[in-house]
Amino acid sequence: MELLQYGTAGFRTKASVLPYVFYRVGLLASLRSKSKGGQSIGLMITASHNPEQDNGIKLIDPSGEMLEQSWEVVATQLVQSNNDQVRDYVESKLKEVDKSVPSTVMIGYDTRPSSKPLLEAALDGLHVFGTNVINYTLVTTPMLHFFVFNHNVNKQVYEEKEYFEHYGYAYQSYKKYLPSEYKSYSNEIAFDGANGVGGLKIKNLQNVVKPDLNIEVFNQDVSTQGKLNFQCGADFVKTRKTVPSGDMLRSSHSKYLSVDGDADRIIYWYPNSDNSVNLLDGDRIAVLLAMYINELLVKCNLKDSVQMKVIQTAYTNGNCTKYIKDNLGIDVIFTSTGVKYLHHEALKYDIGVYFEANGHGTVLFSQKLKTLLAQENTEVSKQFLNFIEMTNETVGDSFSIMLLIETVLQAKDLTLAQWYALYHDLANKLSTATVSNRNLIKTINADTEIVEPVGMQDTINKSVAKYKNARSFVRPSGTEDIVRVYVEAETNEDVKALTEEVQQIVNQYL
Ligand code: G16
Repeated sequence: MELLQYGTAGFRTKASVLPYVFYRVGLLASLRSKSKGGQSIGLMITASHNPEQDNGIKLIDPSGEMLEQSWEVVATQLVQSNNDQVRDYVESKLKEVDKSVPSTVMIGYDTRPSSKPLLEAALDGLHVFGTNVINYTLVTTPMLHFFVFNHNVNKQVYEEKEYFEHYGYAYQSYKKYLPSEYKSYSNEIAFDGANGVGGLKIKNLQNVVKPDLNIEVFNQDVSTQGKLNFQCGADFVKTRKTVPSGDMLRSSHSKYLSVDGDADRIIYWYPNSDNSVNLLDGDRIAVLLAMYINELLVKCNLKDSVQMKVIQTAYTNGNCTKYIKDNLGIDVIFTSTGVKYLHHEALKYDIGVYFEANGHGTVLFSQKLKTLLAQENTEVSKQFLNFIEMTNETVGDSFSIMLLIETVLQAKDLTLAQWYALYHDLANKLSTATVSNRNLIKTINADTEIVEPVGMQDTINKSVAKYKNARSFVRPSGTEDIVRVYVEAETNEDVKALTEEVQQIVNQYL
C-alpha cells in the first residue's frame, strides 16, 4: 500500500485508493475542531489541477487558513497507521483535547465523479464523534475558506450568495476611485473554467458585477466524463503555453483567463497567431498588484511606517524578481513550493504579496495596516481599505484575484499587452519526468538544491554552467507521482538543450 503523506495540498492520489483516507480524515477533522475549542474546521474534497481520476482532501483551520503544520504530521501518522492501530492512535490524541466539546466541520467538494462517494466515507468518520456537519456541496476551494473564516469570526453560517456579494460589492464600490473612460482598458473577458466548479460558479459573481464586467464562460462542461482540466485550465495553459481547447478564439476578446479545477489559481493570457500564448502568470500578477499597492501606500504616506514584501518560489522567472527589486524597490523573499509556505511567510509582514508562478496566491494585510488606514480616515485610506475588502486573505482565490486585477488594469488603463510589456521573461521551460520513486529526491534551500541522491546536484550544476545566465532545479511533486524539472536561460535553444540534459540526469539518478 502506498504510504500517503499530507503533502503540498493535503492528501492526493488516485480516487480509488482514497476511501479509508477520507474516513480517517473525518476522524481527524473532528479532533481538530475539538482541539480548537469547537471552532469550525473545513474539509475540501478536490484534487484541483490533477487529472479527473485523482482526488484529494485538505483541511482548513478555523482562521480560514491552511492546516497548521504540526497537525499535518498528525494527519500523516493517522493515515499511515495500520487498521488495527487507528483506534489507539485516535484515543491517544483524544487525551490531548477536551472530548466533551462539540465539533463542527464545514464540507465542500469539486465536480469530480468520485467526490460525492468519497464524501460518504468522510461523513462516516465525522459521525463517529457526532460532529455537526455543514455541507456546502459544490463549491470552489476559496469559497469554503471564506465560509470557515466567517463562521468562526462572525459566528454566522454564510450562504453562497454572501460570498459573491462580499467580493462583487467591494468591486463595484471601488468604481468611484477609477476613471470613467478608458483609452486601452476593455471589460470583455473570455473565461476558461477548466470544465470544473469555477466555470459554474463564476456566473454567480457575474450576476453581481454585470454590466461592469462582461464575462463569457468557456469550458464549463462538468457532466461529460474526462473533461475536467483536460487540455484546458490554468495548469494546462501555464505548462503548455498554448491556447486551451473549447473554441475560445471563436470571437475575438481582448482578455483571456484560465482557472484550475477548484478555482484557486488564475492565469491571464492572450493568443499569438500560432496558437501559443503570452502568459500573465502568477509572476506578472504579483508585479501588477505589488506595483499598485505600493502606490496606494505612498499616497497614504505610509511607505515608511509599514513593511511590504513579495514572496516567491524558485519557479519565479529571474527577470520578474529583478523587476520587483530594481524597478519597484520591493524586497523579495523565497520559500519552498506550496502556497502554505508562502502564506506563512507573508503573515510576517504588513503587506505580503505572495504568488507562485502557476497563478496561486493572494495578498495579506496586517491588522496594524488596517488600523492605521482606519485612523487616517481620508479618501485614499478608504480607497485602500476598499481594495483590501476585495481581497480574499485566507487563500488564493481566482475570483477575488480577477476582481483585483481588473481594478488595477482600469486604474492604470492597461491592455494585457501593456501589462505584459512591463518586463521580458528569461526563456524557461517546466517539464515533468516519471520515475520509479520520486521520494528519493530530497531538496533544501527553497527547492533549489538536491541533497539526495548524492552527486545529482553537482551533475546538474556542471550542465547549467555550460549555458549563459542559466538555472535549473529538480524537485518531486507534492501532488502528482512525477518529478518537475525547471530550466531557465537566455535563449529558447539553450532552454531546450539544457532541459534535455537535465532530463537525462534525472533518468541516470532515479
Ligand atoms: C497545489 C499547491 C500549490 C502547488 C501545486 C503544485 O496547487 O497548493 O502550492 O504549487 O499544487 O505542487 P507540486 O509541484 O508539489 O505538485 P493546486 O492548485 O493543485 O491545489
